[in-house]
Amino acid sequence: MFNLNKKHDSTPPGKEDRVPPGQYLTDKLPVMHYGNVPQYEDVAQHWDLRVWGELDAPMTFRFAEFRALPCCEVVTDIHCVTRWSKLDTRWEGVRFSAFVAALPPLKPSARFVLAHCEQGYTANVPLEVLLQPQALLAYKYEGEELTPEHGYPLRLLTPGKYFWKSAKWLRGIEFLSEDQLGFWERYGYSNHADPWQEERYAE
Ligand SMILES: Nc1nc2c(c(=O)[nH]1)N[C@H]1C(S)=C(S)[C@@H](COP(=O)(O)O)O[C@H]1N2
Ligand SMILES: [Mo]
Repeated sequence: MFNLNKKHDSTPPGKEDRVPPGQYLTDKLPVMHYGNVPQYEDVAQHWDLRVWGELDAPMTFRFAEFRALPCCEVVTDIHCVTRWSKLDTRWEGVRFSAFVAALPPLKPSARFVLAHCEQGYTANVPLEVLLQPQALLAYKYEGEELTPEHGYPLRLLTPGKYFWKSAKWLRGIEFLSEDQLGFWERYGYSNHADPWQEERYAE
């Protein structure tokens, strides 16, 4: 994927048990992605979020419609597979479970989610993971609107997984009955991607 050719910060006392094996802590939020940073001139005109697949009817949110959904804050630790971790990152957005509540009913067959992003990036996550309270459709980081590099206007925040499953520049949510591998998962990264089990690569 990438290599941050950087000196490893030392872990502050008491935080060791929050750093998964093989990870080191960083203070900054590194920018990490494949491809270019999308630039939106006017999100009201040029951005929407499409929802389709295993639900009663597809649905599309314009920017203002999405922002009218109930907002909440999540504080979470993030772990990139390139080995940097950052503790206590603070995000605001729409809880994924609240988002699902605003949709036409999901079919009982809906068990997986494929996040679709600008430029064809995808990330797959089991629905049950995204129904956890820490799963967010995030538009603010540390109290500020997301910057273009970090996913403006909307990114996914997937709890308990390596950070590649937190897809930036989100444009679509597809509900699936069968799992479908995302971008890095197809490249040989682990589908389960639990940092505590060091599930970096597919077996
Ligand atoms: N659309 C998109 N989302 C993406 C990526 C990407 O390449 N494209 N990279 C992932 C990876 S590997 C990481 S570590 C995080 C980095 O998020 P950040 O740049 O906000 O720190 O975004 C994830 N989401
Ligand atoms: Mo990453």
